[in-house]
This record gives sequence, structure tokens and C-alpha cells, in this order.
Amino acid sequence: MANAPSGFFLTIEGGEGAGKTTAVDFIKSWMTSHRLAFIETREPGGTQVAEHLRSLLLGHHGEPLSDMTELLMMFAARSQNIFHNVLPGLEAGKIVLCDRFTDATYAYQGGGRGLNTQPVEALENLVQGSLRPDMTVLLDVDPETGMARAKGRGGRLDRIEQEKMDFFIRVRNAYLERAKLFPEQFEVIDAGQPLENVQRQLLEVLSRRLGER
Ligand code: Z5A
Repeated sequence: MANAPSGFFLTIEGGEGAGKTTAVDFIKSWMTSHRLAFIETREPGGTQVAEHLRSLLLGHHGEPLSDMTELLMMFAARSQNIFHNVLPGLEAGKIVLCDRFTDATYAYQGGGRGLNTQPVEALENLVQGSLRPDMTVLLDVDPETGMARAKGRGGRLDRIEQEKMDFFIRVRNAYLERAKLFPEQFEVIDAGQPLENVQRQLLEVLSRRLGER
């Protein structure tokens, strides 16, 4: 399952309140203005069935999900998204813009839940074969700032957002560890800065990595 040569797999990652949705909108406008063909998807979700799994994963239920159930459901949703969106998009030579992917699993289930990398890696190989992002934009923000922003959006926090601060500190550390391990894949952006500065950093990365397409 290798990436199609002409497609480009771009993923966006970050902790709570990092500004992913805002960044995804900015990236889409930039790609549109540069006449780049892209499709957009998200995880968990992106297909009808995967969106059902998302509701189960993020909703509040009487019955707690075990950490392993959560991990397996993330990969079940991912498998649907890969089959219906990611591979067809790459095979058509498009940029596939995916709001979160497997690095989120390393961060939240591996780091946050403490499952560590081994089960994540095993499922990554099983579900994805050799498919990996060509580039990952990691919006890095300290969890205190991020949670304050997320709470500022209003509405009830979802099942994972309700975790305690030390969970989000482990998530952040796991993301930064991934970025250190895979410097060619990751572009780390300081998302604690005001929006114009974040967008300036994004612009630099997009021009450097996608400007020649
Ligand atoms: N999850 C997982 O555990 N394992 C996995 O494998 C995967 C996912 C794939 C849903 O993700 C959950 O799934 C998530 C991880 C877990 N956990 N939780 N909880 P999601 O990506 O759908 O949900 P999200 O994390 O809430 O992302 P989001 O909706 O994109 O939120 P955001 O990053 O906070 O972005 P935002 O809405 O653009 O920004 C938040 C607020 O801050 C908003 O009011 C903005 O106007 C404001 N903002 C944005 N940028 C700035 C700057 N620079 N300064 C000041 N204010 C700003």
C-alpha cells in the first residue's frame, strides 16, 4: 500500500485548542488559490461508517470504553477512511488533507492512555501497510493555553476532552517525540502565538513544501 507517486498525503495534528480547524481552513484557501487539487477528510471520521465510529468514540456512554477498545475503534475508522478517501485521492494524484491521522493515535492512545507505541505500531503496519503521511503539520501549544481556548468555544466537552491536564501533557510530549523521531515528515509550528504569526509560519511551510507542485 505505497503512496501513489503523484499524490501527497498531508496531515494536521495538535492537542486540544491548538487551532487545527482554523489552520485547515487556511491551508484549504492557500491550496485553492494555488490551483492545487485536493480532497479533505478527518479522523476519526471521513466516511459514513467512520463518522458513526466517531460518535461512539467521542460521545458519553454509561459504559466506559476500555483503552484497547478505543485504540481498535480508531483503527477501524482509519481503515474505512483509507479505503474510501485517502488511497483514491492519492491514486488520483491529489493532495489528501487529513485532519489528524495515526500520529494522533501515538499521542492520545500511546502517550495519553499509556498504551505505548508497540500496539499502535502493530496496528499501523496491519491497517496501513507502507502508507505514511508525506508531511505532518504539528500545531504545538502548551495544554493550559489549549484547554482555555477549547473551553472558550463553549458547548459540552467530549469524552476525550474531559481528561485531566496530565493526560494532555503526555499527549503533547508524545507528539513532540514523534516530531523528533521523524524530522523529515514533521513541520512543528508554535501554535501558542497570535493567529497572524501562526499563519505566517504556515505560509512558509506550505510555500517550501508544496510551492513547486
Ligand atoms: N483522537 C484520538 O484520540 N486518537 C486518534 O487516533 C485520532 C483522534 C485520530 C477529536 O479530534 C478527538 O479525537 C481528539 C483526539 C481524538 N480529542 N479530543 N478531545 P478533533 O480533531 O475532531 O477535535 P479537536 O481536537 O477538538 O480539534 P478542533 O475542532 O480542530 O479544535 P482546535 O484544534 O481547538 O481548533 P480550532 O477550533 O480552530 O481552535 C480552537 C479555538 O481557539 C477557536 O475558538 C479558535 O478561534 C481559537 N484559536 C485558534 N488559533 C488561535 C490562536 N493562534 N490564538 C488564539 N486563539 C486561537
